[in-house]
Amino acid sequence: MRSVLMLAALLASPVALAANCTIELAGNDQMKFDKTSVTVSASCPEIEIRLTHTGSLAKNVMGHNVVISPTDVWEAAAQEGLKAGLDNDYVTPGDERVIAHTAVIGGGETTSVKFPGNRLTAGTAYTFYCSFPGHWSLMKGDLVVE
Ligand code: CU1
Repeated sequence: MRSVLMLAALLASPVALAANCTIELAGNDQMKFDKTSVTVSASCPEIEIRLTHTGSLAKNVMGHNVVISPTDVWEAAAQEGLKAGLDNDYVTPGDERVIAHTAVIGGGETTSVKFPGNRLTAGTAYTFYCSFPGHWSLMKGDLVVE
């Protein structure tokens, strides 16, 4: 009886039902991500960003990464990240406005990175974007945190 109740409690928990802990995106040679919105759960112990570059152009020409910042500061972080250059994946080292970011990759490559879910706060607006020069006007979307 007790185990049945525990099972019922587990099934009723929204975390057990629908915790998405992966941000999966693909970028292409047309400077586009395949999604404009991704939803994850702040209750995830770890959140993984997985990026695939489905194009064929080299990373110094059409490189893509995924950077996550709060929506109110992402443009400033992206602007400053330009100066950091490709060696730093166009992210200012130690930038507190950057929650997490992948490496810059070129066509045919994949990359991933993990970060603790508690770095995100449910209800706060976040933006994911590619910080490669000139890309973020097209390559960005909403990261919704539940
Ligand atoms: Cu890009």
